[in-house]
Amino acid sequence: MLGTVYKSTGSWYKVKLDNGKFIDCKLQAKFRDHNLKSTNPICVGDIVKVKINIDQISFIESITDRQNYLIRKSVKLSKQFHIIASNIDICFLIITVKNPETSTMFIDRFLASTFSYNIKTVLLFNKIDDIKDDYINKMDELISIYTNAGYDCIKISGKKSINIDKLRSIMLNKSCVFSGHSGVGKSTLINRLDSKINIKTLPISKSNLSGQHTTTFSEMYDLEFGSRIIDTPGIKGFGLYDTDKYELKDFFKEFTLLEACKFNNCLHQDEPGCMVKSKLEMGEISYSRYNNYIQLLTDIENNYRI
Ligand SMILES: Nc1nc2c(ncn2[C@@H]2O[C@H](COP(=O)(O)OP(=O)(O)OP(=O)(O)O)[C@@H](O)[C@H]2O)c(=O)[nH]1
Ligand SMILES: [Mg+2]
Ligand SMILES: [Zn+2]
Repeated sequence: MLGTVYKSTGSWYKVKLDNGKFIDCKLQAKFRDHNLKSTNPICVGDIVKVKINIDQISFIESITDRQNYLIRKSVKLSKQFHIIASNIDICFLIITVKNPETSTMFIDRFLASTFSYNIKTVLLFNKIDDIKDDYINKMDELISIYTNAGYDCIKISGKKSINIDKLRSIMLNKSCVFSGHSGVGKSTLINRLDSKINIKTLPISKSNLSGQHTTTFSEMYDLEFGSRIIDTPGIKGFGLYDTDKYELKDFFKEFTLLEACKFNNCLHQDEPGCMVKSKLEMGEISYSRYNNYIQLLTDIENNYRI
């Protein structure tokens, strides 16, 4: 019988069968994944074929081709990748400018990855109830950068229920995922979206002003207004999957929307007739995005793992 993976702990998988029932399964010993260098062969969102054994352990036999997936590697760690979620209609990146702070490099790596895998991504600026003055300016600056780059940005507060209805309307009838640093309020937001859900949340650590990695496994929830959301553990860094230096420029959304540069292998560094450089000088492409692109490009050229 077919079903969808709602939770994975690495050894056990919680699957919602097509008849609506939940079942705990293990992975069949001879299971083969898709040859990705990933640490997990099955992730939340996967559609799998299950062999049901009444009164015994049921097994996942095979996986249906993924429509898309969110994959990352921990920036500092080896060559291993982790698939966060699959079969996603919309990915929401939750950003806070303070407690914890989200950097533009983190955002740009994340967006490069989701753009390359063709996953629509919306930026949610959370905890707007908790910021003033300089932090508001900082948030507005980020919103202007990412709106210019072609991304929808919404200011929200999970705690004070600001713009929650707007968020619900975007999520309606879709499979969604929340991602972002630990402590940005992913689980709080899900609790707010559906009052029947009560995911554990914890305050930001006072000593380092970052989250406490409260959510430890990804899990999907059916929301009563008609949407599915995957809550994910907070991530510190976002490493890009096997990226070639000539591919990177195609992962920056606004670069791909311009007229072609003079040279078709233009890396937007100092080549003549470069449209990205000319739009940068005209103020239509932000320095923040461009500088992060150049930084990533340099890292690839120096053979650093990005
Ligand atoms: N002021 C304010 N605090 C919030 C808001 N949303 C969440 N928080 C607080 O931020 C802290 C972390 O929230 P969580 O929902 O646990 O964060 P998370 O992103 O799920 O974190 P991990 O599970 O560790 O990845 C909690 O103390 C929340 O009450 C908000 O909109 N405003
Ligand atoms: Mg959480
Ligand atoms: Zn160029």
